[in-house]
Amino acid sequence: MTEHQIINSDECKKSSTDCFLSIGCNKGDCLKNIREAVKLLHREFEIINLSSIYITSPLDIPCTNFFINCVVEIRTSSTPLNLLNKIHNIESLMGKDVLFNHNQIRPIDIDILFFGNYIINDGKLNIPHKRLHLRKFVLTPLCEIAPDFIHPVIKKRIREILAELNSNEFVYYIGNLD
Ligand code: PH2
Ligand code: MG
Ligand code: MG
Repeated sequence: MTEHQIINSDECKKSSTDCFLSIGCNKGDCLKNIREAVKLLHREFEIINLSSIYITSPLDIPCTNFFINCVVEIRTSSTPLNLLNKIHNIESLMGKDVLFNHNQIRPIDIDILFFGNYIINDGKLNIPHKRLHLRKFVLTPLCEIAPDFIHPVIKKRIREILAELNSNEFVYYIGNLD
């Protein structure tokens, strides 16, 4: 796979791809919800790596609840669209209104950060995630498990993007999920 391929999401059907997902929660028992989300992801995908858990201040969102965030690396032979559908199923199962819950308090939010090195912008899917490089609550856990992963659009390592980010977000390490 070339590093800067721009493709239609249905075209990557071959073999398996390592993907990074961001998981967030700011409603209910967040640790329990994140555990449940990881369990449900594990039913569908091979889990390659899981970051520590962080408590984080809400960013770009009109609510005061703090979040619990982490990042997980999975391996899948799904297409990006299938992956998105599977993620939506898990979110729905966990009580999120997938269509109308944008930027509200939510029991779970699972976002695709990277799908290998693919660059996909086909309306429904924007990969890499459009704002991940601006979010300390994403970059901090991501940097734990993939510091040298190169953002296929920005073309910098995660550790460099994090080091250069000027953010006053509160991102506080709590520990492992278990
Ligand atoms: N998710 C958002 C917007 N803002 N802030 C934090 N700290 N954590 C999140 O997961 C988060 C957010 C949109 O999904
Ligand atoms: Mg989100
Ligand atoms: Mg989302």
